[in-house]
Amino acid sequence: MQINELERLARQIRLRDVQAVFEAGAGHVGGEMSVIDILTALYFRVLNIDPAAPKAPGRDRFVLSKGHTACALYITLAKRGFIPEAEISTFLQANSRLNGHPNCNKVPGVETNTGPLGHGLPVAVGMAKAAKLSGASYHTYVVTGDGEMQEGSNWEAIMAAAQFGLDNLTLIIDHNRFQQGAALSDTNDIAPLRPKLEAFGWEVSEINGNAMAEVVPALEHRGGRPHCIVAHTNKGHGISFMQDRVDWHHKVPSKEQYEIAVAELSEAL
Ligand SMILES: Cc1ncc(C[n+]2csc(CCOP(=O)(O)OP(=O)(O)O)c2C)c(N)n1
Ligand SMILES: [Mg+2]
Repeated sequence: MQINELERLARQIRLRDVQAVFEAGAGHVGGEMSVIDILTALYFRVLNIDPAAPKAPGRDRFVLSKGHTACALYITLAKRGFIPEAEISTFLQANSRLNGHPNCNKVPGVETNTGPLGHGLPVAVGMAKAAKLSGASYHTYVVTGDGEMQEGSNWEAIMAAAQFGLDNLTLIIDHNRFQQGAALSDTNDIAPLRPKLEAFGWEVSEINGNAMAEVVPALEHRGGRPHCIVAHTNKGHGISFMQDRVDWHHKVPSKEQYEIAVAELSEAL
């Protein structure tokens, strides 16, 4: 897909996401809006995957470590053909496969269970190391939240990836400057991220993670070391009253707010 088609699709995914959160009465809409451009670029341009063969051994691996934004992943998987689009309306309902955090035993296309922050990157390092050991050519991508990068397990994984020479691993940090209930800068301020990753032996790119023309080339980049993309994003991106407002981590829009959000997102379609 071309950049303008990806941009349009990302807006459609945002719209479906805010609808799903409104209908379910729960979700993590702020962190979903920030990560949707990255998910769209991965699934519709970058990842070597086949919805008809979700377990094909040679497929690229993608881990959504910030598993609380599962709804955005489900919608992306549905648009890509891994699950029926109609199933999105079951999000968070009793007996639905679409739980609040992604489950790889239920949902085709989900590589590993996530939700407890700080685990996706260590698992992704294992996937990339496994490719090296077996001679497989797949690439592994993992998205973490910026608040999530406060978890010490991530930094162990970052050291291991450099030691193993995992040039087949890309970490994207969704740097939306907010975590749950507070700004990163008011809690454990781990910014700036670039010098830390570089000191740990990684190659680092810094981009606007809500600008498709910057997201795609960064994801397609290949170098000789593990690659980290520090993706500067906006929590609540695309919806004026949500953007950069800490309470929209997991607040649910009222009917009036929902209508404003739908109008704003539809305008750009
Ligand atoms: C180990 C762990 N501790 C706490 C939580 C609860 N929790 C869910 S989301 C979140 C904030 C995450 O912030 P960030 O990583 O910046 O994600 P984003 O801003 O992209 O939503 C927290 C603390 C969790 N899921 N796992
Ligand atoms: Mg964050």
